[in-house]
Amino acid sequence: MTTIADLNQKAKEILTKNDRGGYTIPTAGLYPYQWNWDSAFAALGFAAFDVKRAWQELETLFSAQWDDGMVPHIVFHRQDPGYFPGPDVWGGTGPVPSSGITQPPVAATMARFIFERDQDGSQEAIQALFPKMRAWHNWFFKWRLDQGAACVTHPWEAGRDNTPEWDDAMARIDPVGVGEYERRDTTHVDGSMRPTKFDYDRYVWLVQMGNRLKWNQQKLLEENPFRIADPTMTFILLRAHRDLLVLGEAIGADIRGMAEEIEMLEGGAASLWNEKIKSFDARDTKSGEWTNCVSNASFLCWYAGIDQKEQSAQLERVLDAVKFGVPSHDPESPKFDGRRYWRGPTWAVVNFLIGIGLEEMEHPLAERVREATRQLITEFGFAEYFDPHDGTPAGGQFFTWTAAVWLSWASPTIGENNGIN
Ligand code: 2M8
Repeated sequence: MTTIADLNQKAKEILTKNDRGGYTIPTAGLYPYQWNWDSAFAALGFAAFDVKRAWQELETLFSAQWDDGMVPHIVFHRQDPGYFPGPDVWGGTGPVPSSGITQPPVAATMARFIFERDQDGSQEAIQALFPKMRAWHNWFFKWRLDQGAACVTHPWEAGRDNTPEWDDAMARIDPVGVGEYERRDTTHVDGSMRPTKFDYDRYVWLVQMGNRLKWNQQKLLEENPFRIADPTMTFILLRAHRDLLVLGEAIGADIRGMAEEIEMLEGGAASLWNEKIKSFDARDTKSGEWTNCVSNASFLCWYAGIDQKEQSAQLERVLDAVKFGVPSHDPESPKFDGRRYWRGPTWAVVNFLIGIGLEEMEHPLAERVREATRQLITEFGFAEYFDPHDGTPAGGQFFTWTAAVWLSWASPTIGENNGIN
């Protein structure tokens, strides 16, 4: 029988095996590069047994920061033919080959958690990272806000690639001239668990457009048909900016303007409330329409310090509808698909964010979310995601962020350093 001690050890091994020297890949084969938010979670996982290595992960990520402050969603440190689209298709213009879009800015929040574990050993790292993280957040303020809510300009930016929230905006895109390309994801994982060709044509078309425009944000603002004010980005940025302010205060940095920026983001978060479906929702800034979806991102409000009674009722409803919540899409919606990526499966990593938000606000559903995550990993391992009805592990295996979530939150022994120091 697998014990908790075995799982703690296994999680540590996954991080160590996915370590490529200064950065960690999400899983071998399927994702052979450094991904932005995966790396921030990896850093927190490393902090359970090696704080220095944790800081190195974030330092490597920020070494790819662009001049305008953007931190790319994939950093291509070393070429790997196993992934498409690679560096040539992207044509990123930063200091290290990279993609041209970003991902949810969880870094400042993970940095604060790591800092709290070891304040003395973390001073230098925070001194170096603070201005870089602030520049990244400022980039969002300059280019990505709509009524104070943060927008995504590519489905991959939210990290929830094929969520039904993007369906209408994707259907409006005619991917003319996208040409022939060879997907690699479906050589690693069964196609039924991945986005469809319809989606991929549009993902690639949007990348080609960005490359053609040399990722010039002003031009993209004018030409890109995909721009959605998104709860993932908005709640995560709001939380991150609050945490960055705390870090700035701790090291005596210049924090002028940050309180006002937080207020602006709070307004943005409030603007994502869809009264018709009584849930936080994504808003398509091109059509002006709500997407009318309850997703796991809707439940990130507590993570951003926002309590909402009607959102609690939604959470209870979706948790009751499945065995292992939180499903990435409403299980009562006709678009729910329990195995297809971000259209239904449960993701330990999003549960972690939802869960800590609920715990901090002493929400009665907090323990249910942590318990479901713990049970999933204990019974089914460190998969990329899980079928919320029966727990079937799906996507990639030996997954970095699932291991990191175990080590820093889901393991029952976290208070005792998991016995793996
Ligand atoms: C998934 O996204 C990548 C593109 O960025 C892909 O499917 O190729 C998403 O789950 C994303 O959130 C995640 O960061 C990435 C690596 O785990 O994989």
